[in-house]
Amino acid sequence: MSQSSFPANFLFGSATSAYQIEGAADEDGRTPSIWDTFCRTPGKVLGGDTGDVAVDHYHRWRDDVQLMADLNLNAYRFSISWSRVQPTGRGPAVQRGLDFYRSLVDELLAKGITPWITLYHWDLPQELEDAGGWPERATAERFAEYASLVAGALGDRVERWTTLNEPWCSAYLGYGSGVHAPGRTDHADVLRAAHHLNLAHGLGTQALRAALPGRAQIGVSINPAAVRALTDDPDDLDARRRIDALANRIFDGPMLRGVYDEDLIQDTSRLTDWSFVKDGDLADIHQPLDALGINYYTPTLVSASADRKLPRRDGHGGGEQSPWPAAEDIAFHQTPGETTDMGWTIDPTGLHDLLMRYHRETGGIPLYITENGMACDDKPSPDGTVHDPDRIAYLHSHLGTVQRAIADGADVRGYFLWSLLDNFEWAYGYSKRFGTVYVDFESLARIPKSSARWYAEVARTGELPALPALDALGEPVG
Ligand code: GBH
Repeated sequence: MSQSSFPANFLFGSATSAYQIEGAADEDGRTPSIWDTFCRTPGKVLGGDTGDVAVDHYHRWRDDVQLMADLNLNAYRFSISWSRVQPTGRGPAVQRGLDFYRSLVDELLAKGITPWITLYHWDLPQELEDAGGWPERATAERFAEYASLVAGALGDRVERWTTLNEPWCSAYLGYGSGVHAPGRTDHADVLRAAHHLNLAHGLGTQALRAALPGRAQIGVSINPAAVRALTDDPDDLDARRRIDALANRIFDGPMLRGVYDEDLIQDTSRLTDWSFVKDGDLADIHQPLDALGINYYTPTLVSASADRKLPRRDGHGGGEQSPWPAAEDIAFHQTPGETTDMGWTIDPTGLHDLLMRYHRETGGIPLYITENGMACDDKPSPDGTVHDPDRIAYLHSHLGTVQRAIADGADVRGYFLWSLLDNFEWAYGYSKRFGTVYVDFESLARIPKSSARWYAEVARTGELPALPALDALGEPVG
C-alpha cells in the first residue's frame, strides 16, 4: 500500500440533513418541526430564511442521486424528517413520508451507494417540543418508538443506522444559548436535555436491534471538541478539563462507558442534582455500538480567565447567553490560523487528536468521520463554473490527517464530507455555502464545484493525490 492509499472498502461519502435540503415543508402530510417554528420567529435566522423550499431535494432526489453516482461516491449520509414520517411525534406512520425515503434508498442501492441513515438531525416534531421537548424524559421514549417505525419500513434495505446527530448542538444550542431551535435559554434544561438525548440514543439503539436482529449496524454521530488550554497554567488546564467534561464526556461517558463522570456532576451541582438520571438509565444508554461517527470542523481553545478583552471566538454562536452550563468564568479564544467563511480556524490536528482519543477509548469500535468540510464564499465564474481551491486544500489536509491517524493505528473506515450540496445553514440561513456542489438558490440549479471533481477522483482511486499547485486550482479539476 502506498503512503497515499486509503484502506480497501473505505467509504467516501457526502452528508446532508433533511431540514437543510428537502423543502416541501408541508407536503404529503409533513407537519412543523421545531425548525419550522424557529424560522418563523423574527430575528432567529439570518434574513428570515426558512427550509420551506431549501434546495428542493424532496422533488429532485433522483437527479441528486445521479449526481452522487457521477461523483463516484460510494456512501451517502442523510437524515429522516421525523415529522414527515410520524407527524405528531407519536402514533402511526404516514405512508407517503416513508415512501419518499424508500424510493431514495432504492435509487441509492441501484447506483451502488450505501445509504447511511441518521434518525435525528435536530428537527423535533413541534408537538413534542410543546410537550416539553428534550428536557422531558418522554421525548426519549417517543424517539425509540420512532426508531422502531423507521426500522420497520426501511430495515429490509438499510444496514447503517445513526441514532442522533451532534446531541451537543441539540442540548446546548437549542436549550442553552438559544441560537438553534427551539431557542430556549436555561442551563439546567441543557443538562436535562443532554441526559434525555443520551437516553434516546440508548433506547433507540435497543429498538433498532430488536426490530432488525443481527442486521443493523448502529452508531451515533457526536461533535466532540478537541479542547486545548491557552497556557499550561493549572487554572487553564482545569478550564480544559471542565469543557472536556461538558463537551465530550457528558455524551461519551454514558454512551461508551456507562457513567457520568464525578467531576461533571460536581461542576454542575449548583444547577441540578441530576435526579433526572433514573435507575437503569446508564445501562440503557451504554449499548454496544458498531460505529462511532465523529463530526469535526475546528479545535476549541479555552482559558480560565473570563476577561472579555481577550480575543474571544464567536464560540457562543452569536447568542446573548453562553451555551455552556456553569462555565461563565471560562473564556473561549480564536485558535491562531486561517479561518473559513464561518470564522472557524482551519486546523486538522484537532481531528487527529480526536481520532486517536476515540480509538483508545472505544476499545476498537470502527470510527467514521461523519462530517468535515468548510464554508467558502463561492461564486460562479462568468463561464458558469465554480472554483473552490480553498475547499480542496481543506479537504486535502483533513483527508491526509485521516490517513495519518490510520497509520498511527486508528480504525477509521470512512469519511463523509459536509456537504454534498449548498444548503440551509441553520441560523445563518442561505448565507453560508458548505457544498461541493453549488446551488443557485433562485433557480435551484446544481453545479459541481472543482472540489466535487477533486473528491470524485479521490473516491475513484482510493488515493490522496499531491495537492495541486495553487495556480492549477484556478482551472477546472478533473
Ligand atoms: C454541523 O454542526 C451540523 O451537523 C450540520 O448540520 C451543519 O450544517 C454543519 O455542521 C456546518 O455548521 O460555534 O464558534 O464555538 C456543526 C456545529 C460547529 C458546533 C462548530 C460547534 C464550534 C465553533 N458545530 N462549533 S463555535
